[in-house]
Amino acid sequence: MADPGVEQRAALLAAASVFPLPDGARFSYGTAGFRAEGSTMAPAVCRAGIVAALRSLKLGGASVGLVITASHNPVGDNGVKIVDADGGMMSQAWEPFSDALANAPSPEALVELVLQFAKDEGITLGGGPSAQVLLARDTRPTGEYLLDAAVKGINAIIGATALDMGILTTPQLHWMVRSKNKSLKASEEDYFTQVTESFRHLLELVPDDKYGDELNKKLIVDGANGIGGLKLEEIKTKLTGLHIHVKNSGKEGEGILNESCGADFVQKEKVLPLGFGPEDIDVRCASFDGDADRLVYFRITSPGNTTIDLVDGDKILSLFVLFIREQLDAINGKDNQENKVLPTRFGVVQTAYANGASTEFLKNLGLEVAFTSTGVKYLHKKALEYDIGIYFEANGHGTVLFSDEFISRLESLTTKLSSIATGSAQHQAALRLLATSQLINQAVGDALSGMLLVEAVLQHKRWSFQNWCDLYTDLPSKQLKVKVKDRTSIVTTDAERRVCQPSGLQELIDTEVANYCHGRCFVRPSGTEDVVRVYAEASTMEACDILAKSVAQHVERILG
Ligand code: 16G
Ligand code: MG
Repeated sequence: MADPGVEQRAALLAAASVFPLPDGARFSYGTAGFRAEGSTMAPAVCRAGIVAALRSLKLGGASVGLVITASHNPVGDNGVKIVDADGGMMSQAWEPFSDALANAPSPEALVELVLQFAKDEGITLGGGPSAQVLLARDTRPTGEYLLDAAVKGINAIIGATALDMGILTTPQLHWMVRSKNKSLKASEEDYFTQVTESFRHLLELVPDDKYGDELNKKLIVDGANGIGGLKLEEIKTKLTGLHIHVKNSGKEGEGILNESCGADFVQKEKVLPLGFGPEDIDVRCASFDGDADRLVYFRITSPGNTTIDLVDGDKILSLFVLFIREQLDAINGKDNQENKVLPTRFGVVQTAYANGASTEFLKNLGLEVAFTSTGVKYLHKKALEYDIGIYFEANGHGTVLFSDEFISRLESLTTKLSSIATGSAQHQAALRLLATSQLINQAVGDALSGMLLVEAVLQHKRWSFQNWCDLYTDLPSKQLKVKVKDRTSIVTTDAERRVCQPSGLQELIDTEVANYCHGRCFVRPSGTEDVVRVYAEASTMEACDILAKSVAQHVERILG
């Protein structure tokens, strides 16, 4: 029999030789995977396939995921990220190796890196447990070609299997990986069933004893001409209690992926997306990004005006917080601080980009608000520390996490209440929390299931879009980007809210901020682009503009 070491070397050499790294190419795993112009991505994707297979081996053969998408970025871009066995982002401890592998200058160097890493990590190559990688891609034209590169990378690890799950939203793949490793139903059909059934269940639990107007059931969704729109078209007829019209649905000929549409465009530009117009005035609208892991809402107010009323991730989070708090209060009794039936550590996680008005709103509710650096991997990790942890970025990426231990306590309580107090307010509230944990994606932020939770909560509260907007008024904000020689020379602390290097810059920012009422400003190196970002907030738009501009000038002058 051939020496497994020799066979393994040969397989790696062969795969790496198919997709050599072009001279001068440099990849960085960044905040959420490798990303570049789609046609240049094959070497990085193939190598990510190798990393994913190794990761599965490391985890004793548990399934891991690999998703090919460049999210909200232009259609010509593409990207790849690895989903860990728990359905979350790949462990950060593996990022340096992923970077090194993606940039290995030759097939031989790549083989040496893999062998050394396997040795360091105690991974048995060439005959240990079998590895499994679930693959998905979005609708980008380079997706199929890159899928092939990923499969070749996965197959270069002997004993690894690549399972193509098809064209999916990013959160669907995260969900599948998590479900599979928990031995739960994990097909796309199962995802749709879980989402539609738990949504139906939440609507059945809407109290009928409240006065107020019936909520408008009409919802228009901007699908960013991506995969989220297509999936929503597939399931919308199964969503009773809601009339969904999908625009920019991703169907042939409707428009270009993410071009002047989608959650990123709507949130950043604060204007209506392509395909929307006067006919949509005053209707509740939602917007997904290109791989459907971001969600924002908006409303068009007047025909001649392209600006919109925006409901961003912070306000979605606030709505969820109110709903969950209401259920917890119903279960525990509002005033009974001791001997709670269901003691719950309930926490909220935001980033520096969260609008100051939202943070104040949450703190005024008496909630614990934690801050992390930008990027889902940081927020998600923090939210896992709570029984119920909610995180959202202002850009619309977020979810509500329920700990396993909390869910089992909630299940026992529900069983108990169903025999002694069936139909009571307490029982209904417990059932609502359980249905919420089923509906909202436990692996990652998910525009589709997040949107259904928003809809269920609005119906529950009998709230109009205006009621939701009125929760608090966003402080005007402004974002700028500055091109500098080396963005990594900016080092931040305090969840990116303060700069510690270069010295003196934070003092300059503080001096500028002190000139404005409700002024707040921070700078941070982007994790996805070669720029430094500047964010400013103040009580007027004019003040924001000036504050952002003057801080950007300091950055330019110091880092040039
Ligand atoms: C990525 C992150 C997003 C973050 C953004 C920041 C994930 C899945 N996505 O898109 O959460 O807000 O990067 O980009 O983590 P920046 O570092 O370029 O500002
Ligand atoms: Mg996305």
